[in-house]
Amino acid sequence: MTDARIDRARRRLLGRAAAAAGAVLLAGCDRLAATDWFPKVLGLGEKMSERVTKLVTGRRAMAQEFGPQDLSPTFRSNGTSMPENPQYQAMAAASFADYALVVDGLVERPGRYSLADLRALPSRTQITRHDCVEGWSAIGKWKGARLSAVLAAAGVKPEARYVVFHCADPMDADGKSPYYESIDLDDALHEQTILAYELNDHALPVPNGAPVRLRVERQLGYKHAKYVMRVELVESFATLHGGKGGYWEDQGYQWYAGI
Ligand SMILES: Nc1nc2c(c(=O)[nH]1)N[C@H]1C(S)=C(S)[C@@H](COP(=O)(O)O)O[C@H]1N2
Ligand SMILES: [Mo]
Repeated sequence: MTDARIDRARRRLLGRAAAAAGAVLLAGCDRLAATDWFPKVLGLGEKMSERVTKLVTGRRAMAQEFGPQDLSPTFRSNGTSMPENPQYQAMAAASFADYALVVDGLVERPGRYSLADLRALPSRTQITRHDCVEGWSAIGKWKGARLSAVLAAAGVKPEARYVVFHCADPMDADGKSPYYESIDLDDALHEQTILAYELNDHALPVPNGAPVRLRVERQLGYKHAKYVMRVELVESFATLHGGKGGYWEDQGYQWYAGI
């Protein structure tokens, strides 16, 4: 991705946050001018896009959902389309019969969940629009286990603050730097946050992250980790990989990519 594209995407996001903040301003200019966050809205920076989004829309706000008539004819693949990982490829060759999602870190009951286990958990189906910072969008129908159900089964310890998704695809030649992502518990427990195992009524295809990928619908494409092998609850992601909470974040993308 080029810097210019990232900048364009970022400006779009900030524009939306500013427009939303503008709507609030119309509702109560004087009162808001007196509050302490108001001056920061005028100097919108990366941090503010998170704070403004949450202030204006609230943690429960839903991403837009669509109807079957809106589905994109095909849902393209971006980034990795087949992890260069022999263990992953062996699992894929066996139709993921041996797949087990590891859930560990700051949980009461660390465990492993087969695809059947995940399918037995409360699920959600949703038709949503995926927005990639590289300048494309697609509408797809996703079905998956609610992440809130996975976390309830595992029992989140009070000190846990983030959910980290460790993926099967190495992003460098020596295989040491896998794709990874993280979200906070607000997003993890959100109604539309699922570990998807189906796209458009079929088992999730390999190019789209088989057997399980994250859908975190209020955020941009790169947050939607594909090929999820392990879900780890942490207090801080500072000690993981580059310390910024995600593969692209470690290259300078913003951690909170909310829209
Ligand atoms: N593991 C992994 N997850 C990933 C990526 C990747 O390369 N590897 N690419 C990200 C980006 S930038 C986007 S836009 C979406 C693409 O999802 P898709 O391949 O289903 O279109 O996955 C995201 N999750
Ligand atoms: Mo993307």
